[in-house]
Amino acid sequence: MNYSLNQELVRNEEGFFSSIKELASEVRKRDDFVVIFHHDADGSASGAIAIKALEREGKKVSWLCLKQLYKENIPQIKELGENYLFVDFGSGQLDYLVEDFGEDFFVLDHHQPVLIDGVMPKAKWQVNPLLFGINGGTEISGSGVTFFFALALNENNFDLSVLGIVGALGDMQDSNSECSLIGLNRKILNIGVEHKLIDVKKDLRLYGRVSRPLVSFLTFSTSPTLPGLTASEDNVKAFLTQLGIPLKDPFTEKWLTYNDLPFEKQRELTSALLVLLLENNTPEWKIKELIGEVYTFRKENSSSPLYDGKEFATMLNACSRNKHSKVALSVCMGDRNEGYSKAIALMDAHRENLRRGIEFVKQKGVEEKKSFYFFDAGNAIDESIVGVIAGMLYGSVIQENKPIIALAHNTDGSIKASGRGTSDLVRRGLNIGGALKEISQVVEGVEGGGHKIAAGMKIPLEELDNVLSLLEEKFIEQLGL
Ligand SMILES: [Mn+2]
Repeated sequence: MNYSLNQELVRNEEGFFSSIKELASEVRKRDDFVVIFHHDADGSASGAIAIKALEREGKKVSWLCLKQLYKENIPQIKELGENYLFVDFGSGQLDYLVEDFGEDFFVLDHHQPVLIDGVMPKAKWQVNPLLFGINGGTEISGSGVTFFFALALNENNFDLSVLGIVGALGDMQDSNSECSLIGLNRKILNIGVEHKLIDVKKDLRLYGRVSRPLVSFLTFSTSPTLPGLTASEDNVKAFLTQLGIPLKDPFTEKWLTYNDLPFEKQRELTSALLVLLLENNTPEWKIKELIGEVYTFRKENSSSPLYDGKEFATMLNACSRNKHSKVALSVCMGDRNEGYSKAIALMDAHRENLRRGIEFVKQKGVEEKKSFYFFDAGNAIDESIVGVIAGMLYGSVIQENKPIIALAHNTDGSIKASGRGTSDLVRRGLNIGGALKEISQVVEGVEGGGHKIAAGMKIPLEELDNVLSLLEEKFIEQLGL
């Protein structure tokens, strides 16, 4: 196939599925596989699907999880086995994969393929929805492609649909106006529903419905942020008490979750949240984020985070963020003992770090500059979460009128700056990633970039003041202040 730049492809689902079949029948002929997968939630789920499907065919399988697939990783990959299956990445690295492996490697991916002089390098065994006019950003993830591959290997692999959904949610493929999974993800969902593995319903979509005690459920809510409640535990307690919602079960003393509440109380809480958002003039599209489809897995314990698709994905991300991709994989592979406890512990630690970080910022206070809010956490907050914390301050500690820049000091003396904005600011012209990229091009030693709404950069200490004043200028320009 000749895939080139800006190509408008006619949607061809049939072609997509028949190329998966071809790839599967080639895989069937071989043995001794190395599955190489990306380290995020979608990647881990993809890896687990591939490993399980191959093992079920009686193949010998080893695996390697990577944060990014570089050319330097290839010797290590070659040592592990004879046949190579890349999942949730590979298309973007075709140039050096072809260079090293010739035709002899397999790719199941949904990212943009690399183009050399506008043309994609020829890869014999690559399946990517983008090559068939299917949107790989919104309607199928790496796990989804890998799931259809597993199904092509053996139709009894339908149980892996659960992981296909987890991966899609990990890649936030349900963030459309309906807040639901669409396209080929819907197909996967239907397979899971048919086999009584997955349930779908409309409900409050806030993260932690199933596993978080009510207080932290609301305190840590970020999509959307709840004015006055997010990052403010005392307000949350008062809010719930006012609604007559108990925080604990009176008999067992167990902290209650949203899922534990009787239906009427769930209703009351949902409408109280809607009223809160309306009273605070939250834009309608943002209010819509509050309610949407939720996906639960029947085979999981109903009080486990793995019961809810989004929480499952978040758990995997918490593992990989802490460099425990092995734990993430074992949970995907079905470990509900040691690996699972470790994953729970990582997630609890993450939440505790967020809670402490928020407390720290509240005590220290946030500075207000002309075009952004600012705090320097020193080494009190880890650089991997300082941006998340900055984003959580909207609606309680800071207003939504400016972006926020947060600093954390690395042990090597450099500084990590994380910027966060709101979708509303992006609509008004904010592009944090763009600003950081431009600054990194003019200031020596600065590396940075990212998305419009969230981005990060590394700054040498001696350039800090310079960078901050450049940021001031850029944001004034972008927001027309
Ligand atoms: Mn992915």
